[in-house]
Amino acid sequence: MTKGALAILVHGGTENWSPARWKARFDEVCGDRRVLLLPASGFDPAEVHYAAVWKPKPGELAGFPNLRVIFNLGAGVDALMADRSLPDVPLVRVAVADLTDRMAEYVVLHVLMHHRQEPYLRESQRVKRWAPKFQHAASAMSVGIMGLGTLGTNAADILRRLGFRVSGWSRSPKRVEGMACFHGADGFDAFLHQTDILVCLLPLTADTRHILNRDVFARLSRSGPLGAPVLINAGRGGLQNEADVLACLDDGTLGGASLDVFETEPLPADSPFWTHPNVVLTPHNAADTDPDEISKYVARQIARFEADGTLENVVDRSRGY
Ligand code: NDP
Ligand code: OXD
Repeated sequence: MTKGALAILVHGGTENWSPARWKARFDEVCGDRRVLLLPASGFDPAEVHYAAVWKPKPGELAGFPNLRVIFNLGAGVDALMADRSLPDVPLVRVAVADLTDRMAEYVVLHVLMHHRQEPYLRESQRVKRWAPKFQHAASAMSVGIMGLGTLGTNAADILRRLGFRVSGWSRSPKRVEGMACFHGADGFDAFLHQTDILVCLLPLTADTRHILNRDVFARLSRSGPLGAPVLINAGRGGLQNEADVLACLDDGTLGGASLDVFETEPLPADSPFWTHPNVVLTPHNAADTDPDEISKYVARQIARFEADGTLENVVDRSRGY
């Protein structure tokens, strides 16, 4: 029997992420399954059983009448959830060590950058100013992680091993050894009050849109070693109210920010974030998806699905993540 085809629909991504690279990788791991790089001609949409996608255009996936599973080629599914015509089949997200480790690198790098006062030290070097500030121990710094899922839990564990005081906030209750866990609306205030560096690794959903706003920043601790709290957002740009972030950086409610994600990407050239002295900016590359790893992950999942009908890391559409 002919195997159902896998269709690849990829828009955007880094230069390491060309559609042709995905096609070559999927061809390698899919054996005799037909792999279609869309847009293409000369195929019947009915032969497509699986779709591997990144930001497909709304409505694109509705064109496959026999689709069985959609594989999102990243961890965040907010772009897909916005497609009202998304076929009602399981939607699988990425949760693999390769991406999780990359995000831990980003989080550790940026927590350390602020903790070790790197922006001040780099500026000192630029102006030849020999004026060290006291460097507190990691144990003096409280890092609060919003989102204790695949990425947040791993980053928390590594930060804890570096000596930081780490806490986390999630939707449902959690128990993680060695860290204070808060959850839901009831736990939010207590979580914020004891947080010096706020790391956001939440998914973008109806509940979390613009959750990073002035009201939240004003509730963060102001008694930490840096004198003012710091925001690190590697979740999604839609999580932050950007006018509030800028105003709070300007009036000192926030002492600094590391931002990897923005409401509009690529970030427009006239955005004040580019030149803000207290912002460390990266172009949505905190944790890239590696085609080598992810194509294997998708092929493994398809093989298992065809053997016993099971899938891992299926998105709960009612929650939006
Ligand atoms: P998970 O689904 O594993 O974890 C999500 C976490 O957020 C869970 O702990 C969940 O709580 C919590 N959460 C969701 N909604 C709420 C809410 N309303 N209130 C409180 N907590 C909430 O996701 P991942 O860790 O894999 O990824 C997180 C996000 O990181 C992705 O959705 C994506 O947007 C972003 N990302 C960014 C990348 C980048 O390069 N910048 C790369 C990869 C991902 P609970 O545990 O109770 O369900
Ligand atoms: C992802 C991302 O969700 O790259 O994986 O942002």
